[in-house]
Amino acid sequence: MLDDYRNDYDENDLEIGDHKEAAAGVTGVAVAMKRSLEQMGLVRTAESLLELNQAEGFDCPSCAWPDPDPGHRKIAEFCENGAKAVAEEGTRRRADPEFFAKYSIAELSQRSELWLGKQGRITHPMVKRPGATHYTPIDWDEAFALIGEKLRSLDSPEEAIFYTSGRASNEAAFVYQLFARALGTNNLPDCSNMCHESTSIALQESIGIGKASVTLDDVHHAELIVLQGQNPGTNHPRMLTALEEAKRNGAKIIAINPLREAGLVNFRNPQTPRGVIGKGTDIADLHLPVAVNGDLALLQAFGSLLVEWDALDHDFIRGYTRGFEEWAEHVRGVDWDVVVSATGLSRQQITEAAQMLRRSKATVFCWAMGITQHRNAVATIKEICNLAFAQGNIGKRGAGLMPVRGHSNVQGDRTMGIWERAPQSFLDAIQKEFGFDPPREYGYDTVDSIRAMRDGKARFFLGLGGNFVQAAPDTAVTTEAMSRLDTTVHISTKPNRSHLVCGETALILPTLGRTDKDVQASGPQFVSVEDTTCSVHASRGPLKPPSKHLKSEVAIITGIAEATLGDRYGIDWTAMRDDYKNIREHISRVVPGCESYEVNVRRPGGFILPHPPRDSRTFQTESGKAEFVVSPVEVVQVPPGHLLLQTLRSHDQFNTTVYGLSDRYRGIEGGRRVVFVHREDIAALGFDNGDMVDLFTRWDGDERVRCAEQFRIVEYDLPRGSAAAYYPETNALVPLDSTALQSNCPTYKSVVVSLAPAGTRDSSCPDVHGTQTVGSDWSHKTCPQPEHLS
Ligand SMILES: Nc1nc2c(c(=O)[nH]1)N[C@H]1C(S)=C(S)[C@@H](COP(=O)(O)OP(=O)(O)OC[C@H]3O[C@@H](n4cnc5c(=O)[nH]c(N)nc54)[C@H](O)[C@@H]3O)O[C@H]1N2
Ligand SMILES: Nc1nc2c(c(=O)[nH]1)N[C@H]1C(S)=C(S)[C@@H](COP(=O)(O)OP(=O)(O)OC[C@H]3O[C@@H](n4cnc5c(=O)[nH]c(N)nc54)[C@H](O)[C@@H]3O)O[C@H]1N2
Ligand code: SF4
Ligand SMILES: [Mo]
Repeated sequence: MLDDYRNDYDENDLEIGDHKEAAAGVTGVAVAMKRSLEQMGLVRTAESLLELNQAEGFDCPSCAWPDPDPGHRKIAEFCENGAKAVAEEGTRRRADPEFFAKYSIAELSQRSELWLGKQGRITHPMVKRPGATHYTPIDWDEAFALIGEKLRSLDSPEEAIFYTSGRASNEAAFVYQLFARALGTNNLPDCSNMCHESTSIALQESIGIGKASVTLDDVHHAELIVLQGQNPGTNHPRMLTALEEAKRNGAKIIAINPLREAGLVNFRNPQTPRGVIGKGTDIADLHLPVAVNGDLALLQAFGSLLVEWDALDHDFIRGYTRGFEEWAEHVRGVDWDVVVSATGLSRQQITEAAQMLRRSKATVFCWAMGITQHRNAVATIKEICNLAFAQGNIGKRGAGLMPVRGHSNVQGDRTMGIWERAPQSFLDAIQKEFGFDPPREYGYDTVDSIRAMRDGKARFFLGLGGNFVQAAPDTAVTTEAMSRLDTTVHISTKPNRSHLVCGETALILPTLGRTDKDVQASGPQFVSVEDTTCSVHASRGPLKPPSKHLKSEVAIITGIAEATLGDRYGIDWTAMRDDYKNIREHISRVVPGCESYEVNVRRPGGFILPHPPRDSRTFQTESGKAEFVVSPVEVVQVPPGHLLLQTLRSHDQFNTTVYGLSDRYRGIEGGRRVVFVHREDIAALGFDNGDMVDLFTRWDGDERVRCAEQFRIVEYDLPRGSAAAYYPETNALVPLDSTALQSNCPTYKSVVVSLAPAGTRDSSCPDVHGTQTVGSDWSHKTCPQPEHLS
C-alpha cells in the first residue's frame, strides 16, 4: 500500500496492537535504515548519516536536542527519528513541473498530507496565476519581481505577514527579519507562537530570560529529573541517552504525563549491549498519570509540601529571590480536594513525588507541549520556576529549568530577531547597524495573523518554511482566511497543504535544506543554529542538491529584498548572499552574546550563549531577583458527557509532515484517525471499543460547531475524562480564540470535545458536508464565518 506512493492510503487498513513499554532498541535502528535506504539509496544514506550531528557535519533538521561535546560523539550520533527526518529531505523523489502539470490544485487538495510529502523535493519555482487551476514554472527573476511588485503595491507594510518555521538557519532568520523591518513591519509570527511561547513569556518574567538554564552536562549530573508534558522517546529521542547517563550517575526520574509513553518507561539504547540484548534501562522511577491540565494544581501541591517540610534553600531564597512569603502563604492554603480532583492523583502519589524533590540537592525540570499548550500554561511554567527557586535549583551544576524546544533552530530564530515583539534594545541595535529606524509597534503573532487575514487587514503572506494552515488552530477558519489573500508565497522543500490554500496569486519557492550543499559566489557556505541549551554551532550540508534550480533560503530572501526595496537604506543584500560571513558580521554587532560570532561558531562544537541565571545567578527581571509568582489554581472545567482532548504527535511524523503510519509504541499501524479513550469513559459515553465517531467542539464566544469526522475509538490507558488524538487531523477542533493567557498560544492540549456515532449529527453541525477524504476533511466544507470572534 504505502510502497506505491501514487496511491493514497485507506484508513480501513488501520490495525490496533499492543502498547509498548520500551523505546528505541534494534527495531528503531532497523526502521531508520529501512526508511533511509528506501528514500535516499545507499550512497546518499552513507553520505548523510555519517555527517549527522558531527562537529564538522550538519545539524539534525528534526528536534532541538543538543549534541555531546565534540570529543564525546559516537560514529552514529543520531536517533531513529533524526534519520527519518534526513531521509525525508534527502529523498530521491521529485515534485517537478510534470508533477504540478499532472495534478490541479483541486486534485492535490484531495490528497493526504502523507501523500503530498511523499512526492519528494520540489525542483522548480512555481506560480499559480489569478484564475489558474494549476501551478506552472516561473523564472527566479520573474518570481522575485512579481513578489516585489505585490509588496510595493500594498497600502501599508502592515498588510504583509512574514511567517517562520523553526528550521530556518540563523543566517536566513537574520536577513528575513531585517527585510521585514526594512519594509516597515514587525509582523513576524513564527511556529514558536504555537509552541514554547508560554515558556518564553513565563521565564522572561520569572528569571529575566526566556531560555533553558541548563546544559547537557547538568542533565548528566542531576540528582533528580522531572519530565513533565513531554514524550522524549518520540520527539527528542537522544534525550533518552542523556537520561540513561544521568541514571548511571545515580539520578532519579519522575515522569508526569497522562500517558505512559514508551520512552518514559524503558529505553533500549541500541549502542550498548544492555540495550540490544539486555533489558534496557528503566527511565522513570515514578510515573504520575496526571489528568490533562492538572499540572498547575499538582505543582502547587508539591510547593505546599516542601514549605510544610521546610525543604527549602533559605540562602538562595534570601539572596536571589523576591516574593517568597506571598507564594509560601498561597501554597500553604492549597485545597487538597481541588488538587486531587484536578490532578486525578492521590495525595499519597503526590507526596511520594514531593519526597523525591525533598531528597534531591540538584533537580532539573524539563517540559514541552503538554505544559505550554493550555490556557493556564504561563502560570504553570511560573509555578515550575517557583519550585526551582524554593530549593535553589538554578545556577548550579546538575540543576535548572529545561524547556525542551521543538524545531531544530526555533530558539536560534528568536535569538536572531524573528519575533513580533522584539525588545526595543534589539531594534535599537538594528537601527545603529543599518541606519534606519525599524517599526516599534508589536506585529501580529500567529493567531493575530489569522485574524488579520480573516478580517481583510492582511493581503500578503510569505512563509519561510512550515505548513501554516495545517499547524494553526481552527483549520476551517485559517483556510478560509488564507484563501482571502492577494498573494501567498511559500519557501519550501516539499509539497504541503499550505501550498494548496492559495491567494489569488500563489508562489512556491523551492529551497535547499539542511542536508544540501550550499555554494554561493564566494564558494561553499555553512550556516549556524542554536539548540535548546543555547549552544550555537555551524552546520554544513553534505548532499548534492536535488535540483540545480534550487536556491538557498538566504539567496531567496535577499533576492526578494532586492526586488522589493532596491537599494533602500543602502543595505548590501548581494554581499550577504555571496558570502554568509557578511551576515554573521552584522549578527556579531546586533545580537547580544554574539560578539566574535564568526570565530566562535567555527570552533568544533561552537559556543554557548550567555545566560545570566545559569552563569552567575543574575536575574535581569524588574526587581533584579528571581520572581516567585502567585497564580490562582485554574483548571479547565469539562461538562458532563464531554472529554478533555489533547492533540499530540505519533512516532511517525514531524509536526504536519507525516512520514508513515506506524505509531509503533502506542500500537497503532496503518492509519491515524484514532481517538484514545479510557475503557470506563467509552462505556459511560455509550460506546464500544473500535466504534467510529465524529468529534465536536463548541466554544463559548461563537455558535459555530467544529467537527472532525471518522475517528475510531481506541481503548487506552489514560486518566478518566481525558482523550488523545493526533495533530494535525484534530486542529479543526481547536477554536481560534481558545488561547493561553498572556502567550496567546493555541490550547492544543485542552480541547473540550463530545463524541457522536460517525455521521449521525450532520444536521446539528452545519459545517459537515460532502465526502470524506483522508487528511483533507476540512477542504470540502464551507464553514460559515464565525460571528463573535474578536
Ligand atoms: N519525531 C518528531 N520529533 C519532534 C516533533 C515531531 O513532530 N516528530 N516535533 C518537534 C516539535 S516542533 C516540538 S514542539 C516537540 C514536541 O515534543 P512533545 O511536547 O513531546 O510533543 P507532543 O506529542 O505534543 O507530546 C506532548 C506530551 O505531553 C503529554 N501531555 C498532554 N497534555 C498534558 C498535560 O496536561 N499535562 C502533562 N503533564 N502532560 C501532558 C502528552 O501525553 C505527550 O506525551 O517535538 C519536536 N520533535
Ligand atoms: N493540534 C496541534 N497543533 C499544533 C501542535 C500540537 O501539538 N497540536 N504543535 C504546534 C507546534 S509545537 C509547532 S512548532 C507547529 C509547527 O508548525 P510549522 O513549523 O509551520 O510546521 P511543520 O510541519 O514543521 O512544517 C513542515 C514544512 O516545512 C517545510 N520545510 C521543511 N524543511 C524546510 C527547510 O529546511 N526550509 C524551508 N524553507 N522549509 C522547510 C516543508 O515544506 C514542510 O512541509 O505546529 C503547531 N500545531
Ligand atoms: S534527538 Fe533530535 S536532534 Fe538528535 S538525532 Fe534525534 S531527532 Fe535529531
Ligand atoms: Mo514546536
